[in-house]
Amino acid sequence: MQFSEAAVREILSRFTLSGEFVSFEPIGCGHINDTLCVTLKEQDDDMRYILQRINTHVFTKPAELMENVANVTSYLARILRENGADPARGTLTVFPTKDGKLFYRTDAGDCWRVYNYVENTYTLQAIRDPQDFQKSGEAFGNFQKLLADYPSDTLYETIPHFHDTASRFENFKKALRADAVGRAQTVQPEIDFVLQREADTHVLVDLLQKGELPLRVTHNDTKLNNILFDNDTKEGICVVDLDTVMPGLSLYDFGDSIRFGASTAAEDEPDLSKVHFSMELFRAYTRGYLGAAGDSLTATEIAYLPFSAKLMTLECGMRFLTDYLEGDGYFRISYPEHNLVRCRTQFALVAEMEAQMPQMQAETSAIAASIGKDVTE
Ligand code: GN1
Ligand code: MG
Repeated sequence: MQFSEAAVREILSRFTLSGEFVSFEPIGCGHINDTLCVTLKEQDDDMRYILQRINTHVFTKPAELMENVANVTSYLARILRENGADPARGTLTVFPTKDGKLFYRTDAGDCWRVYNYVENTYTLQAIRDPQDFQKSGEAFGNFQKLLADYPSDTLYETIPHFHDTASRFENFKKALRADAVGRAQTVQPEIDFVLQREADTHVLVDLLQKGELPLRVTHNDTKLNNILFDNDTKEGICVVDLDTVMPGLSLYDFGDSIRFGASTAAEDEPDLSKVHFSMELFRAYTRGYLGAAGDSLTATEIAYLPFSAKLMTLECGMRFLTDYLEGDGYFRISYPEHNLVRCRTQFALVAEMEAQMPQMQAETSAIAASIGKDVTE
């Protein structure tokens, strides 16, 4: 999406920002929102901000969403301050509009928000070495821990049933029956792959319903590129993309991180011979995550970590396939087969995880035991 300088200036003028406009550029690789980095001159300093257009087809209640984000970020800032950390680097800060709103709605109905830009940080689109992934596990583990006492019933459910894999499966079947753009016949192997795994889609939601897994405040979109790493310390210091922070299972967060980060290739790598699940990366993340959040997790949560990695990967692949069957209205695509290519990488990873599940379980138990957690208790 292209935005003109005049449009960007007009939107910025609605926010409580001082300083002269210098420039803007698109940043980020999200599939949903549009993200710009803007530079303003304040006295003699160039200050950068994030200006983001919320996708209101996906997030249909932007006011509720922004209330969640503002509440969670101010809560995080308070806890970080209490822990002696710097909230300006440890969490995003929402900059309100001049009339005190958390976002600005244009006459055309577009919704824009402003965050601080956390300087001296970098993001990773792929894991270069396991150490980075361990740090990413620590960052999401810490995030989980920081929000452990946040009252989850005060959060809106920004997208209901977001990681309810059973309901995602129903959506998939609906898309398949409708076959709106006539693609079903071209993707029979992928369709069969999903249909054969229906039972898996119920496992976590059933455990939640039976009260065997606790509902927590979770991030729900724990991709590697949603962590800002400090240029100097190389630590994961700030978790971003808080649109889907809502009540959920810790397993959704763990599983989604493995889905994206423990792959040897990009989510949309067309050459499947390059796409593999890396046990080494799985181990590194599990170490980092359990090291940071392990204390607060139950034995059942830990026992299902390996399964959750497979399930979140299956769910995401199924969502890409559903979007492909529906004509690509949800995820941003760069070419017609993009969602299908994404779906195939996910299913390749699922197949490898299934083959290596016993080892994933053994690795997880060993790491849990090393921090004094027994998953068989
Ligand atoms: C979307 O836009 P982005 O990349 O942060 C999606 C996630 C998917 C992800 C797949 C709100 O996240 O659920 O896992 O793409 N976000 C939403 O890459 O649907
Ligand atoms: Mg996201």
